[in-house]
Amino acid sequence: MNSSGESADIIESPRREPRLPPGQVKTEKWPVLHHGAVPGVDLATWDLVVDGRVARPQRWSWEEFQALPRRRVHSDIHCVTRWSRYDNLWEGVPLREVIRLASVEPDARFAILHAELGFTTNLPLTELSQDDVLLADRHDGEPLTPEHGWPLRLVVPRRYFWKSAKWIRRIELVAADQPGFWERNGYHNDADPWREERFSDW
Ligand SMILES: Nc1nc2c(c(=O)[nH]1)N[C@H]1C(S)=C(S)[C@@H](COP(=O)(O)O)O[C@H]1N2
Ligand SMILES: [Mo]
Repeated sequence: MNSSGESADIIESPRREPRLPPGQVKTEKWPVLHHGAVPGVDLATWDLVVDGRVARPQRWSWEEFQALPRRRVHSDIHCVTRWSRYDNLWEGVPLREVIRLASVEPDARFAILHAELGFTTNLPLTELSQDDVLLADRHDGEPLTPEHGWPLRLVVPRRYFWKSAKWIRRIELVAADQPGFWERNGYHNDADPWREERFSDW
């Protein structure tokens, strides 16, 4: 296996009906959206950590991370700002594989995803264990660009795209849920596009 992914299997993210969730508009472009600056990242000092409620905390350098089992995922993007982009081909390491390597403790139910510059988001382990959830370093056959999350981003196809943390560095397993950055700032905790879970009620 190499980073061009020629031999990686393709996982189809399950198609929901209707394909375009309520209130969304299909776009061919790929907008860039985030809070704050695009972080400068040095691959020589970059690492990815899995810790919290795990029996075997993990840490991979960039080189070590590249040696983990790789897959490709074909999925649609649904952004809470109402654009959807179909047919994205992501390549990287399945999130459930890196969690498995850390041996999750029985009381772990959620993960806090930590990115560069303090960004966080939160998801239940049931969602993060789906086989279409990927730690992606390539999109449509090209390395991610810095503004789309290079060197590594999370991709969670069945939730609004703010859950797909760009520039991810740490996966913290926790027993009790904790709202992340956008979740504390008015967005819905669950973010299911087909239920239009855009904003929280409080
Ligand atoms: N680290 C980080 N990741 C982030 C964000 C952010 O502010 N910081 N914004 C989220 C939001 S709100 C969206 S819509 C998507 C946008 O991803 P894109 O710029 O690749 O389209 O990134 C998500 N991931
Ligand atoms: Mo967003």
